[in-house]
Amino acid sequence: MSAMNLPTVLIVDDERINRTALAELLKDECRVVLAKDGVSALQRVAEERISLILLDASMPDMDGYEVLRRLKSNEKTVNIGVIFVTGQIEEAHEERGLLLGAVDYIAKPVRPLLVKARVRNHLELARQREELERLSMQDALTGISNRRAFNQAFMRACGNTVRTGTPLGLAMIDVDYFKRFNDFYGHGAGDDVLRRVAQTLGKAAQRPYDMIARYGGEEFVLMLPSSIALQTVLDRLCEAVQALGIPHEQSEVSPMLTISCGGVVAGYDSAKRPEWLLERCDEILYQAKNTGRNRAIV
Ligand code: GH3
Ligand code: MG
Ligand code: MG
Ligand code: MG
Repeated sequence: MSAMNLPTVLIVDDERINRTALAELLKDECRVVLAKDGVSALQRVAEERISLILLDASMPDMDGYEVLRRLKSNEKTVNIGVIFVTGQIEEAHEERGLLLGAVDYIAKPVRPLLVKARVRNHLELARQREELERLSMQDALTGISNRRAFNQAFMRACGNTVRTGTPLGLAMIDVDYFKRFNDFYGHGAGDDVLRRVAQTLGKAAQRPYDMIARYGGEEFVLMLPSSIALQTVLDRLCEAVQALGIPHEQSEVSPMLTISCGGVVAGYDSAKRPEWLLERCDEILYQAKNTGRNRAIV
Protein backbone atom coordinates (compact mmCIF):
# COMPACT_ATOMS: atom_id res chain seq x y z
CA MET A 1 0.00 0.00 0.00
CA SER A 2 1.39 3.43 -0.87
CA ALA A 3 1.49 6.14 1.77
CA MET A 4 -1.35 7.92 0.01
CA ASN A 5 -3.70 4.99 0.41
CA LEU A 6 -2.90 4.41 4.06
CA PRO A 7 -5.77 5.30 6.36
CA THR A 8 -5.19 8.23 8.70
CA VAL A 9 -5.31 7.74 12.46
CA LEU A 10 -5.56 10.74 14.77
CA ILE A 11 -3.86 10.44 18.16
CA VAL A 12 -5.16 12.85 20.78
CA ASP A 13 -3.32 13.17 24.09
CA ASP A 14 -2.26 16.15 26.15
CA GLU A 15 1.03 14.49 27.03
CA ARG A 16 3.62 14.63 24.34
CA ILE A 17 5.37 11.44 25.36
CA ASN A 18 2.11 9.46 25.03
CA ARG A 19 1.46 10.90 21.57
CA THR A 20 4.89 10.11 20.25
CA ALA A 21 4.97 6.62 21.77
CA LEU A 22 1.65 5.70 20.10
CA ALA A 23 2.72 7.31 16.84
CA GLU A 24 5.93 5.31 16.81
CA LEU A 25 4.01 2.14 17.54
CA LEU A 26 1.51 2.64 14.71
CA LYS A 27 3.68 4.16 12.03
CA ASP A 28 3.64 1.03 9.87
CA GLU A 29 -0.12 0.48 10.12
CA CYS A 30 -1.33 3.91 9.07
CA ARG A 31 -0.60 7.56 8.52
CA VAL A 32 -0.53 9.20 11.95
CA VAL A 33 -1.57 12.75 12.80
CA LEU A 34 -1.41 14.23 16.29
CA ALA A 35 -3.45 16.62 18.40
CA LYS A 36 -2.60 17.84 21.88
CA ASP A 37 -6.08 18.83 23.02
CA GLY A 38 -9.76 18.35 22.28
CA VAL A 39 -10.26 21.57 20.32
CA SER A 40 -7.40 20.93 17.90
CA ALA A 41 -8.57 17.32 17.55
CA LEU A 42 -12.04 18.45 16.42
CA GLN A 43 -10.45 20.96 14.08
CA ARG A 44 -8.25 18.28 12.55
CA VAL A 45 -11.25 16.01 12.02
CA ALA A 46 -13.10 18.81 10.24
CA GLU A 47 -10.15 19.39 7.91
CA GLU A 48 -9.27 15.93 6.68
CA ARG A 49 -10.50 12.39 6.42
CA ILE A 50 -9.72 10.51 9.60
CA SER A 51 -10.42 6.76 9.76
CA LEU A 52 -9.82 6.17 13.46
CA ILE A 53 -9.13 8.23 16.58
CA LEU A 54 -7.11 7.20 19.63
CA LEU A 55 -8.42 9.48 22.32
CA ASP A 56 -7.08 10.29 25.76
CA ALA A 57 -9.87 10.65 28.32
CA SER A 58 -8.39 13.10 30.82
CA MET A 59 -7.19 16.29 29.23
CA PRO A 60 -7.44 19.88 30.48
CA ASP A 61 -10.14 22.19 29.00
CA MET A 62 -12.07 19.64 26.95
CA ASP A 63 -11.84 16.04 28.07
CA GLY A 64 -12.09 12.98 25.85
CA TYR A 65 -15.72 12.29 26.71
CA GLU A 66 -16.70 15.76 25.54
CA VAL A 67 -14.71 15.32 22.33
CA LEU A 68 -16.51 12.02 21.69
CA ARG A 69 -19.89 13.57 22.45
CA ARG A 70 -19.26 16.30 19.88
CA LEU A 71 -18.07 13.83 17.25
CA LYS A 72 -21.24 11.80 17.75
CA SER A 73 -23.53 14.82 17.42
CA ASN A 74 -22.14 15.82 14.03
CA GLU A 75 -23.38 13.81 11.05
CA LYS A 76 -20.04 14.27 9.28
CA THR A 77 -18.06 12.67 12.12
CA VAL A 78 -20.58 10.34 13.75
CA ASN A 79 -19.15 7.25 12.05
CA ILE A 80 -15.48 7.76 12.85
CA GLY A 81 -14.31 5.02 15.19
CA VAL A 82 -12.94 6.25 18.51
CA ILE A 83 -10.76 4.17 20.84
CA PHE A 84 -10.20 5.54 24.32
CA VAL A 85 -6.62 5.19 25.50
CA THR A 86 -6.65 6.13 29.14
CA GLY A 87 -5.38 5.64 32.62
CA GLN A 88 -8.95 5.77 33.91
CA ILE A 89 -9.48 2.06 34.13
CA GLU A 90 -12.44 1.85 36.53
CA GLU A 91 -15.37 -0.13 35.15
CA ALA A 92 -17.66 2.92 35.32
CA HIS A 93 -15.32 4.99 33.15
CA GLU A 94 -14.98 2.29 30.56
CA GLU A 95 -18.75 1.79 30.53
CA ARG A 96 -19.27 5.52 30.06
CA GLY A 97 -16.88 5.61 27.12
CA LEU A 98 -18.48 2.62 25.44
CA LEU A 99 -22.00 3.95 26.02
CA LEU A 100 -20.99 7.22 24.40
CA GLY A 101 -20.10 5.21 21.32
CA ALA A 102 -16.39 4.44 21.60
CA VAL A 103 -15.52 1.28 19.65
CA ASP A 104 -12.88 0.16 22.13
CA TYR A 105 -11.16 1.04 25.39
CA ILE A 106 -7.45 0.59 26.02
CA ALA A 107 -5.86 0.99 29.46
CA LYS A 108 -2.61 2.85 30.04
CA PRO A 109 0.12 1.83 30.30
CA VAL A 110 -0.61 0.30 26.91
CA ARG A 111 0.55 -3.14 25.83
CA PRO A 112 2.08 -2.38 22.43
CA LEU A 113 1.21 -5.56 20.55
CA LEU A 114 -2.41 -5.40 21.67
CA VAL A 115 -2.75 -1.74 20.67
CA LYS A 116 -1.38 -2.56 17.25
CA ALA A 117 -3.69 -5.54 16.79
CA ARG A 118 -6.74 -3.60 17.92
CA VAL A 119 -5.98 -0.65 15.68
CA ARG A 120 -5.48 -2.98 12.75
CA ASN A 121 -8.87 -4.64 13.37
CA HIS A 122 -10.69 -1.34 13.73
CA LEU A 123 -9.06 0.05 10.59
CA GLU A 124 -10.26 -3.01 8.69
CA LEU A 125 -13.80 -2.46 10.01
CA ALA A 126 -13.61 1.21 9.03
CA ARG A 127 -12.43 0.26 5.55
CA GLN A 128 -15.34 -2.15 5.14
CA ARG A 129 -17.82 0.43 6.40
CA GLU A 130 -16.51 3.05 3.96
CA GLU A 131 -16.70 0.55 1.11
CA LEU A 132 -20.29 -0.36 1.97
CA GLU A 133 -21.24 3.29 2.19
CA ARG A 134 -19.70 3.96 -1.20
CA LEU A 135 -21.50 0.97 -2.74
CA SER A 136 -24.81 1.96 -1.17
CA MET A 137 -24.63 5.34 -2.92
CA GLN A 138 -23.44 4.18 -6.32
CA ASP A 139 -25.42 2.86 -9.27
CA ALA A 140 -24.01 -0.55 -10.17
CA LEU A 141 -24.49 -0.25 -13.94
CA THR A 142 -23.21 3.26 -14.61
CA GLY A 143 -21.02 4.02 -11.59
CA ILE A 144 -22.70 7.40 -11.00
CA SER A 145 -24.74 8.29 -7.92
CA ASN A 146 -27.87 6.24 -7.36
CA ARG A 147 -31.33 7.27 -6.28
CA ARG A 148 -30.55 6.87 -2.58
CA ALA A 149 -27.56 9.22 -2.86
CA PHE A 150 -29.67 11.65 -4.84
CA ASN A 151 -32.52 11.63 -2.31
CA GLN A 152 -30.11 12.46 0.50
CA ALA A 153 -28.43 15.28 -1.39
CA PHE A 154 -31.75 16.58 -2.68
CA MET A 155 -33.30 16.77 0.80
CA ARG A 156 -30.25 18.67 2.02
CA ALA A 157 -30.30 21.03 -0.96
CA CYS A 158 -34.03 21.72 -0.50
CA GLY A 159 -33.37 22.53 3.17
CA ASN A 160 -30.66 24.93 2.11
CA THR A 161 -32.92 26.66 -0.40
CA VAL A 162 -35.69 27.02 2.19
CA ARG A 163 -33.20 28.64 4.58
CA THR A 164 -31.35 30.88 2.16
CA GLY A 165 -33.55 31.29 -0.91
CA THR A 166 -30.69 30.23 -3.17
CA PRO A 167 -32.30 28.84 -6.33
CA LEU A 168 -32.18 25.09 -6.85
CA GLY A 169 -32.27 23.69 -10.38
CA LEU A 170 -33.77 20.23 -10.78
CA ALA A 171 -34.44 18.17 -13.90
CA MET A 172 -35.60 14.73 -14.97
CA ILE A 173 -33.82 13.34 -18.00
CA ASP A 174 -35.16 10.39 -19.99
CA VAL A 175 -33.79 8.53 -23.01
CA ASP A 176 -36.06 8.74 -26.05
CA TYR A 177 -37.56 5.55 -27.49
CA PHE A 178 -35.31 3.42 -25.36
CA LYS A 179 -37.60 0.42 -25.31
CA ARG A 180 -37.33 0.27 -29.09
CA PHE A 181 -33.55 0.64 -28.80
CA ASN A 182 -33.36 -2.40 -26.53
CA ASP A 183 -35.72 -4.37 -28.72
CA PHE A 184 -33.73 -3.58 -31.86
CA TYR A 185 -30.09 -3.56 -30.67
CA GLY A 186 -30.34 -5.83 -27.65
CA HIS A 187 -30.30 -5.28 -23.91
CA GLY A 188 -26.48 -5.41 -23.70
CA ALA A 189 -26.17 -2.56 -26.19
CA GLY A 190 -28.82 -0.74 -24.16
CA ASP A 191 -26.72 -1.11 -21.03
CA ASP A 192 -23.70 0.32 -22.86
CA VAL A 193 -25.79 3.30 -23.91
CA LEU A 194 -26.88 3.95 -20.34
CA ARG A 195 -23.21 3.97 -19.27
CA ARG A 196 -22.20 6.37 -22.01
CA VAL A 197 -25.15 8.67 -21.42
CA ALA A 198 -24.41 8.67 -17.67
CA GLN A 199 -20.78 9.70 -18.29
CA THR A 200 -21.86 12.43 -20.69
CA LEU A 201 -24.44 13.82 -18.28
CA GLY A 202 -21.91 13.61 -15.45
CA LYS A 203 -19.70 16.16 -17.17
CA ALA A 204 -22.46 18.75 -16.87
CA ALA A 205 -22.58 18.52 -13.10
CA GLN A 206 -19.13 19.61 -12.15
CA ARG A 207 -19.41 22.13 -9.35
CA PRO A 208 -19.04 20.65 -5.85
CA TYR A 209 -22.74 20.37 -5.05
CA ASP A 210 -24.05 19.67 -8.54
CA MET A 211 -25.27 16.15 -8.96
CA ILE A 212 -26.31 13.75 -11.65
CA ALA A 213 -27.83 10.46 -10.56
CA ARG A 214 -29.52 7.47 -12.10
CA TYR A 215 -33.07 7.77 -10.85
CA GLY A 216 -34.35 4.51 -12.29
CA GLY A 217 -34.22 2.47 -15.55
CA GLU A 218 -33.32 4.97 -18.29
CA GLU A 219 -34.14 8.05 -16.23
CA PHE A 220 -31.57 10.38 -14.74
CA VAL A 221 -31.95 13.33 -12.45
CA LEU A 222 -29.85 16.50 -12.42
CA MET A 223 -29.56 18.85 -9.48
CA LEU A 224 -27.85 22.23 -9.68
CA PRO A 225 -27.86 24.02 -6.31
CA SER A 226 -27.54 27.80 -6.62
CA SER A 227 -28.09 27.86 -10.34
CA ILE A 228 -30.74 29.40 -12.54
CA ALA A 229 -28.89 28.39 -15.70
CA LEU A 230 -30.91 25.18 -15.90
CA GLN A 231 -32.28 25.69 -19.42
CA THR A 232 -28.80 26.37 -20.81
CA VAL A 233 -27.33 23.32 -19.10
CA LEU A 234 -30.15 21.04 -20.24
CA ASP A 235 -29.94 22.29 -23.85
CA ARG A 236 -26.24 21.50 -23.74
CA LEU A 237 -26.99 18.01 -22.40
CA CYS A 238 -29.43 17.27 -25.22
CA GLU A 239 -26.79 18.34 -27.74
CA ALA A 240 -24.03 16.38 -26.02
CA VAL A 241 -26.00 13.13 -26.01
CA GLN A 242 -27.00 13.51 -29.65
CA ALA A 243 -23.37 14.31 -30.47
CA LEU A 244 -22.34 10.90 -29.10
CA GLY A 245 -23.72 9.73 -32.42
CA ILE A 246 -25.23 6.50 -31.13
CA PRO A 247 -27.28 5.13 -34.03
CA HIS A 248 -30.97 4.62 -33.21
CA GLU A 249 -32.76 3.48 -36.35
CA GLN A 250 -36.05 3.05 -34.58
CA SER A 251 -36.26 6.55 -33.19
CA GLU A 252 -38.87 8.83 -34.72
CA VAL A 253 -37.04 12.05 -33.85
CA SER A 254 -33.45 11.54 -34.93
CA PRO A 255 -31.20 8.90 -36.51
CA MET A 256 -29.07 9.26 -33.36
CA LEU A 257 -30.03 8.48 -29.78
CA THR A 258 -31.55 11.48 -27.96
CA ILE A 259 -32.87 12.49 -24.56
CA SER A 260 -35.69 14.68 -23.29
CA CYS A 261 -35.54 16.82 -20.14
CA GLY A 262 -38.08 18.46 -17.87
CA GLY A 263 -36.87 20.90 -15.24
CA VAL A 264 -37.88 23.40 -12.60
CA VAL A 265 -35.97 26.05 -10.66
CA ALA A 266 -37.12 26.01 -7.05
CA GLY A 267 -37.06 28.90 -4.61
CA TYR A 268 -37.96 29.48 -0.92
CA ASP A 269 -41.50 28.20 -1.16
CA SER A 270 -41.39 25.36 -3.64
CA ALA A 271 -38.30 23.87 -1.96
CA LYS A 272 -40.56 23.11 1.01
CA ARG A 273 -42.19 20.46 -1.15
CA PRO A 274 -39.44 18.22 -2.56
CA GLU A 275 -41.84 15.49 -3.75
CA TRP A 276 -43.92 18.05 -5.58
CA LEU A 277 -40.80 19.38 -7.34
CA LEU A 278 -40.02 15.89 -8.63
CA GLU A 279 -43.63 15.47 -9.79
CA ARG A 280 -43.42 18.82 -11.59
CA CYS A 281 -40.26 17.70 -13.36
CA ASP A 282 -42.06 14.55 -14.45
CA GLU A 283 -45.00 16.54 -15.80
CA ILE A 284 -42.70 18.86 -17.72
CA LEU A 285 -40.72 15.92 -19.02
CA TYR A 286 -44.01 14.49 -20.27
CA GLN A 287 -44.60 17.77 -22.13
CA ALA A 288 -41.14 17.50 -23.69
CA LYS A 289 -42.01 13.99 -24.83
CA ASN A 290 -45.36 15.06 -26.23
CA THR A 291 -44.02 18.06 -28.11
CA GLY A 292 -41.47 16.12 -30.13
CA ARG A 293 -38.79 14.75 -27.74
CA ASN A 294 -35.05 15.59 -28.06
CA ARG A 295 -35.67 18.80 -26.13
CA ALA A 296 -35.48 20.39 -22.72
CA ILE A 297 -38.35 22.33 -21.18
CA VAL A 298 -37.97 24.31 -17.98
P1 GH3 B 1 -40.02 7.49 -24.36
O1 GH3 B 1 -39.34 8.15 -25.50
O2 GH3 B 1 -41.44 7.89 -24.26
O3 GH3 B 1 -39.29 7.67 -23.10
O4 GH3 B 1 -40.03 5.94 -24.69
P2 GH3 B 1 -39.21 4.79 -23.99
O5 GH3 B 1 -39.27 3.60 -24.84
O6 GH3 B 1 -37.85 5.28 -23.66
O7 GH3 B 1 -39.98 4.65 -22.62
P3 GH3 B 1 -40.38 3.41 -21.77
O8 GH3 B 1 -40.47 3.91 -20.38
O9 GH3 B 1 -41.56 2.76 -22.38
O10 GH3 B 1 -39.16 2.42 -21.88
C1 GH3 B 1 -38.08 2.44 -21.03
C2 GH3 B 1 -37.24 1.25 -21.35
O11 GH3 B 1 -36.00 1.32 -20.67
C3 GH3 B 1 -37.87 -0.04 -20.92
C4 GH3 B 1 -36.70 -0.90 -20.50
O12 GH3 B 1 -36.53 -1.95 -21.40
C5 GH3 B 1 -35.50 0.01 -20.61
N1 GH3 B 1 -34.63 -0.11 -19.46
C6 GH3 B 1 -34.85 0.24 -18.18
N2 GH3 B 1 -33.77 -0.05 -17.41
C7 GH3 B 1 -32.85 -0.59 -18.23
C8 GH3 B 1 -31.53 -1.11 -18.02
O13 GH3 B 1 -30.97 -1.11 -16.93
N3 GH3 B 1 -30.86 -1.59 -19.11
C9 GH3 B 1 -31.45 -1.60 -20.35
N4 GH3 B 1 -30.75 -2.08 -21.37
N5 GH3 B 1 -32.68 -1.14 -20.56
C10 GH3 B 1 -33.38 -0.64 -19.53
MG1 MG C 1 -4.21 13.05 29.54
MG1 MG D 1 -38.76 6.38 -18.89
MG1 MG E 1 -37.60 6.83 -22.28
